[in-house]
Amino acid sequence: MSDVDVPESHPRYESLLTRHRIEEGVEKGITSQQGLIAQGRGEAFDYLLGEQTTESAERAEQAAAAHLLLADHPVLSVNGNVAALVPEEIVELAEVTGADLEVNLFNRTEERIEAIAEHLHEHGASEVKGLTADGRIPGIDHERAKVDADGIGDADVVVVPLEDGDRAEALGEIGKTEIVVDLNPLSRSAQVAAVPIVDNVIRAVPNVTAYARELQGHSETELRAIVDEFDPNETLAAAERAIRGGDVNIGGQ
Ligand code: PTJ
Repeated sequence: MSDVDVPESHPRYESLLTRHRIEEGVEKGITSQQGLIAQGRGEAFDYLLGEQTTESAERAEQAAAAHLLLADHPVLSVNGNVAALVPEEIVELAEVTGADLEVNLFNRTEERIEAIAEHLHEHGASEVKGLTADGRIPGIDHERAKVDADGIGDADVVVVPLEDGDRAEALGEIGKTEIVVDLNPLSRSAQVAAVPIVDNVIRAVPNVTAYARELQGHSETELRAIVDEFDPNETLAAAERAIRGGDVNIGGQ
C-alpha cells in the first residue's frame, strides 16, 4: 500500500490511493508516463461501472481461472501499470495457478524491464521472465514484438492486463488463448480476447486467484464446462450496457 497521506474518510480514498501507486510507479522507473494517461482512462470507465465487479465480470474471472488451471503453460504478462498496482497479487496468482510471470512492455526499455523484475522479486516472485527476449511475436514492430521464447513464446494461455490492441490481436493470431483485463469493453484488446475481463485490475487479479483456489479440486470435465459455457461477446455486451445504461450504484463524487 502507498504511504501517501490520504485520509481514509475521503470519499475517493481508494481511487486516490490507486493514483498515488501509479505516480510512485513512475517515480521508481516502473511505470511509463503513458501509464498515467491509461490510469485516467481506466478510472473514467470504472466510475461508470460503480467501481465494482459486475456479475458478467465475475463470470469472466471464473472462466479465466478455469483456463489457467487447464493450461499446459500459462503466462501472466506484467507491464508498468500492473507492477505498480498489483505486484503481490499477480505473484500470488502465478503461484496458485502455476503460471510464469513475464515482463512485457508496450514502451520497452531494458531499465524498466529490470526495475519491474526487481519489484516483482521484492514482492515474492521467485522467477521473472522477459529479460531474455529471444522470441518474437510475428506481425508487429520490433521492440513491441519481443518476448521470451520459453515464456510467452511457448505459452498456450496468456493473461494480458491493460494491453495494447495491436499486440493482443497478434498474440491471438499465433494461437494463444488470451485473457485480457481492460475496463474499456470497446478496446481492441477486450474485443479479441477469449476471455475479456471488464474490471479494474485491482479487483480482477485477486478475484481470479480466489476462483482458481476454489476450482483447484475440480475435474478437467468440470473446468472445461466452465470454459465452454463462457461467452465473450455476451460479457462485452453486458459491460457496455452497464456503462452506457448507468444502472449501477455510483457511490463516489
Ligand atoms: O508499461 P507499458 O510500457 O507496457 O505500457 C502500459 C500502458 C497501459 C501504458 C500501455 O499498454 C497503453 O498505452 O495502454 P492503453 O492503450 O492506454 O490501454 C490501456 C487500457 O487499460 C485502457 O482501455 C484503459 O481503460 C484500461 N485500464 C486502465 N487502467 C486500468 C485499466 N483496465 C483495468 N484496470 C485498470 N486499473
